[in-house]
Amino acid sequence: MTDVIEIKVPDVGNVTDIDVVEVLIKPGDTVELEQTVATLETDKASMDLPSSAAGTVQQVFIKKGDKVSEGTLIATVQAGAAAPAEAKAEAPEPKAAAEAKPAEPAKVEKAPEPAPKPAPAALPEPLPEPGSVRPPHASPSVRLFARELGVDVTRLGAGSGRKGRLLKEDVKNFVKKIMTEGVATGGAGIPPIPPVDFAPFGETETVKLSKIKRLTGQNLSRVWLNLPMVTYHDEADITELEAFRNQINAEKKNGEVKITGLMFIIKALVGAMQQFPNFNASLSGDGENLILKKYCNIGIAVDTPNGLVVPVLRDADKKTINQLAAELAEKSEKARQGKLMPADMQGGCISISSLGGIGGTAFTPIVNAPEVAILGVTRAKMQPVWNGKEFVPRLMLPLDLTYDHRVIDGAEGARFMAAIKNYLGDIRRLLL
Ligand code: CAO
Repeated sequence: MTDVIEIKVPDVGNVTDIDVVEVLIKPGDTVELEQTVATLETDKASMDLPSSAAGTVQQVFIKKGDKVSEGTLIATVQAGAAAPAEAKAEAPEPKAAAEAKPAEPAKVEKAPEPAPKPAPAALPEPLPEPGSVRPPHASPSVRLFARELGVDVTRLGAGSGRKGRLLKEDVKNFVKKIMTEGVATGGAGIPPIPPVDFAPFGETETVKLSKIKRLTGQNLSRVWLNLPMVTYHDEADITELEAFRNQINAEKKNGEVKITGLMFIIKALVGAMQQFPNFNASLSGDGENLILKKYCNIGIAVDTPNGLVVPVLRDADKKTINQLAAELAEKSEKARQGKLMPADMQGGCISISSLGGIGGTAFTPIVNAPEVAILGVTRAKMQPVWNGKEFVPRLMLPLDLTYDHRVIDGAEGARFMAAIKNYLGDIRRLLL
């Protein structure tokens, strides 16, 4: 037998004509005991109306905008009625159904006991669907307050009110935390790493970070949290290129700047950017448009005693390899002496981070936003490569392309890398 129970507005003091601001159930829904079925609001407070029964909602008698008073019929619930198949499957703990009495002819009855007073306290929320985010319990006025401040209440977790209810104070504290911790929490509400007292483990020394390191750290954290980045790895065969480079360097007179492989990588990158203009672009601030650049400035990450800086080689498409080599030698020297001007580091379209002079087989560089990609380079090494008949020794250069996945698709990234490899494999192609 199943009982049909009426859910009514309980004793709310002497207040009448209370506004219904939200109705959270509809016929066919499964409700649990004390689950919020509606939110009421007077000019002084808002209150959540709890269900006085567990079961399936038969009828709902109120709607948003109605006015109710003590005793107003809100809904009827068929106690213990079988939940629809879908709802049953989704309910992580079908407790109400398990506790239900066996079915019997429906009859309308009064609620078994007076409904609890709707104190402004948190009541158990409906169980979330597996994998879903449990909506925080908050009154409409707190939700409105959060909305006005642009705060997504699902990011706040449990509140400090009774039974985890979110209070205005929780919203204010959340905003305050983000404002004071800024990039340290990524502005995403990520809790900071707690400080640790290392003294019990041994002697330590505290050294102040250089200004460059601090600024770079902030920038990298910002990019890490804002950009969905993918890094794609490949290798370019630079055997012939290296032979050509050695020949050119051997012809150079004393005092002339030698050419490293990086200069050819810059040129290959420029060629690929001309072929794939989406790589020479930035997303607009609102994320709605792609700003395509008609100039081609390449940033080069330079390691200095004070930290990482990225001088920019302007109009790399219009400069010869010798000019690029001379300019990079001058700028990296200035960088290491801390003499770069802000203008030397502005206007980059894409960056290269080359660790090839040090070593490595692969790494995942971080995009220098608002650029949309960065090319990482590690140490070239001789490898046996199968040419279809035999293994032959080839000089292979590892390349790592990190891109902003909002702008670049995986296939486009792979084609861009293939273009770079193609140019490095036969540099004459850049003349075409
Ligand atoms: N494979 C093999 N050898 C390489 C190589 C590679 N990929 N890249 C450079 N080399 C060799 C060079 O040919 C040179 O050899 P020689 O001394 O025999 O001529 C030597 O390594 C040193 O090169 P270099 O590093 O001085 O010159 P470069 O043009 O390759 O790089 C610069 C210039 C400024 C990029 C580099 O000095 C530098 O600062 N690199 C560090 C960048 C960095 O810190 N990146 C990490 C940032 S985090 O994302």
